[in-house]
Amino acid sequence: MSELKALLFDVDGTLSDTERDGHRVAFNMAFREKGLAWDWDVALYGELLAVTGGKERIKFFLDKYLPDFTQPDDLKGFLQDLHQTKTKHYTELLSQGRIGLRPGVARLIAEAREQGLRLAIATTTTPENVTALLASTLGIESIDWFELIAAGDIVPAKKPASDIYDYTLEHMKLAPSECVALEDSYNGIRASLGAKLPTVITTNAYTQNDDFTGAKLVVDQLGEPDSPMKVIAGEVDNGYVTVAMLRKLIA
Ligand code: XBP
Ligand code: MG
Repeated sequence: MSELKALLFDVDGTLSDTERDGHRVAFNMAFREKGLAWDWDVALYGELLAVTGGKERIKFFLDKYLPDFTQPDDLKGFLQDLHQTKTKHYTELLSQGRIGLRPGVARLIAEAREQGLRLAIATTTTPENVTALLASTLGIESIDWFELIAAGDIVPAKKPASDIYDYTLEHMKLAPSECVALEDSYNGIRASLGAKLPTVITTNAYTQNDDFTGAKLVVDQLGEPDSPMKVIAGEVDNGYVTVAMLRKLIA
């Protein structure tokens, strides 16, 4: 039997519903700022989410949807510059308090801290996006609650590769069986299961039809005492995810 020691959180879609009204909007603002007549609507963005990482997503968009666009000689530099502009707009949106945490996230993090669990972030997004989200939702001090913020380009391959979780486990000297990963998407669970991590999924509008085979629990949100979650797969005896429930799931 394994003892639960740490919670490893994905960010986009898990801590917060950032994609539709955050990242997507920021990409479009960056396109406008750079004089590019591109606009990613909600449906198209859902298709583009197949590829993780902002720079990688723009490249995928060019290859698949704009085959006639003459790609600049310095494509890497072009993507980097455009993506930096997107990050600037995204962090500005966050600082305006436009994006909150999903139900149950603050409660579960508080409970985990009270019970002495270790916390980490494992995400494909850019590090400054993570700190901006934590600061604008839980307060600047919350950045230090996370022993490790593993994010962005620090590993060779982004999710669905397991690299970011392998990196996190190695850095924290933890066995996968001592952790629970919290994810929201197909690419996310491919990464967490690839690292042999017990995984709990909270679905969202973009991911509700994804295949979550192998998850310990699939719910529509972490839930709160006064607004229970909907259980999609798995067996639990409470209307909201607690540390005790996670301990049981991995036992
Ligand atoms: C989600 C992603 C990210 C963001 C964009 O990451 O796929 O690519 O949409 O972030 P996760 P950047 O669910 O692992 O948090 O533009 O900063 O790359
Ligand atoms: Mg995610």
